[in-house]
Amino acid sequence: HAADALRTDLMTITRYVLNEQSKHPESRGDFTILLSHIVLGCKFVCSSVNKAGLAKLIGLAGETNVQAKQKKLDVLSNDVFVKALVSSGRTCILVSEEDEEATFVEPALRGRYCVVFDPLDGSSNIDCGVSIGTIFGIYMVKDFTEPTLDQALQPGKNMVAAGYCMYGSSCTLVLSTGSGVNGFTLDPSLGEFILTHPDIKIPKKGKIYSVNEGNAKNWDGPTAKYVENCKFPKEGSSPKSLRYIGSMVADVHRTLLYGGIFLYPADKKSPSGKLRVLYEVFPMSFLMEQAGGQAFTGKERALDLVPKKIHERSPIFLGSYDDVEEIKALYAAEA
Ligand code: AHM
Ligand code: MG
Repeated sequence: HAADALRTDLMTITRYVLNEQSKHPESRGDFTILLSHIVLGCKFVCSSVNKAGLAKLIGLAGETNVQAKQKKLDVLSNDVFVKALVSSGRTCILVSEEDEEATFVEPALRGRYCVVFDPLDGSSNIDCGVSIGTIFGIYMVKDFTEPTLDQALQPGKNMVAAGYCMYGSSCTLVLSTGSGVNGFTLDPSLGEFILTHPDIKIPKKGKIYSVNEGNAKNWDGPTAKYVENCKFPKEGSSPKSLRYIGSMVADVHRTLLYGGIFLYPADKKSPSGKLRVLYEVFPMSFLMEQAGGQAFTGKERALDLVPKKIHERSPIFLGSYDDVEEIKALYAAEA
């Protein structure tokens, strides 16, 4: 009757986090409140993304405001997240991919957390209906009455939680608060995220590699060698399959569930790669490590990096433990 219990004893994301918090007697419920505001943002973006394809149709049937300019989905998502986070009363610094400068919350609404996020990542996939997502990471700030920018420039290993929400065939929220990784799926009829993927562990080795191979002519030696090995492995092992969506959340989600490696390496044109340290590289690296995988920059453990600027970029190789071990060996041999 285990299946029946799952269907009737619903573990919502709020219930899960409250359970986790009860293990820490010092906790004051602030994190639960913060997370419920993030969840609200995700639900809002999910519903907007689902309606996006219909915008033209609704516009035609609409009344006077047909000509009124629709806010772009990524700008709208950012507005929703910023407002939800500020109104939670639990944040003091916000760093968003959409905003050039960090936001310092007004004193009356300040709380202990700094949230770094990409409200809607995978912009090139929006207009064709392919999966996109929200990525977030959470730091605790020591003195939140006088927040300073360096509180947002901590290494990824200092994060207290990280996660992403994928707007795909269903809406999936993957979260780690530092003790493993759990996946929750939005039940639209209930409006609740229900635990569907408890204690996610990435396979130790995978059969898939995920990279934009169109950049190959500008790659460095170790990256080129690694991808060559994926396609023409030493005798005894079979080649890996290539899967690349170009939407980090979707590519990382598949890597987490099926195993393998996701890479956005440096190249001659972009020596720091493309992906942003604070709200792309760190949260995904945090989740990978929590699921038993690894994340490497080509030089060091990704979570050890100390960013100097809020929109800094870094090359990233993340995924199954053994697969990342291979690329680490290639960079070590080169050094
Ligand atoms: P964006 O912030 O403009 O959406 O770019 C980030 C996205 C990631 O989701 C994805 O991993 C990467 O860009 C894909 O880049 P490319 O198109 O160069 O392969
Ligand atoms: Mg992005």
